[in-house]
Amino acid sequence: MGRRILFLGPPGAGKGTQAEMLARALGVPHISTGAMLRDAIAAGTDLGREVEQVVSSGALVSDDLVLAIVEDRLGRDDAACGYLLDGYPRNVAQAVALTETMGDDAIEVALLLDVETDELVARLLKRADDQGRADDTEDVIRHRLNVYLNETLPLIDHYEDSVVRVDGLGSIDVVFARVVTALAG
Ligand code: B4P
Repeated sequence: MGRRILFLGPPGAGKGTQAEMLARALGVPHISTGAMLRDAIAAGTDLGREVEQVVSSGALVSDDLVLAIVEDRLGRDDAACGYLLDGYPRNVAQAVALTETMGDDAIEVALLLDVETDELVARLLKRADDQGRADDTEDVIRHRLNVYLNETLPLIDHYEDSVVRVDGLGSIDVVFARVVTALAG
């Protein structure tokens, strides 16, 4: 079994950005529930139609739906040699479900990207200009930050000894160098 890494952090912390680079470097699949949900919405599948409103509001999609897509993805051959989870688990119930599916050592390291709130909002508003994501308006961003505080932050205690904090402020390459150092330590 290869590396089993989880990226934790608030919206805009750089999880997706760093996870993509790290997955390439390690040769493991980058599994992003946010990206899978956005792909389903763009493709107009039944799942996409079901989750579209929820994702644009900044709330979390139901645990059952997300678990189903993650189980399916983790069951593919390429995930047998490790994986990098980005955006899942998003709450404690999802973490418990992941352990039931993949076992006690489902997560070997939880990398927590630390970035202050003003910088998060600035990054996401910039992405709104660049990419026009439906959930990158200022109100929805604030709501997503609250959802993070209430639902996702408890995962730091849940994963306790596996959590490694990484300073997420700085250029993408500088943060990536910190991620690589943190994993080596
Ligand atoms: P996600 O796709 O996970 O979105 P996110 O939290 O905003 O993080 P993302 O990875 O996109 O942004 P990043 O920090 O890399 O979730 C979206 C929605 O999907 C959720 O609100 C929810 O509705 C649903 N969902 C997803 N997973 C779910 C789950 N498990 N359960 C239930 N619902 C779920 O980057 C942000 C921006 O910052 C980018 O533009 C990037 O270019 C920029 N950036 C990154 N690093 C930077 C740096 N160092 N300096 C400057 N800018 C940087």
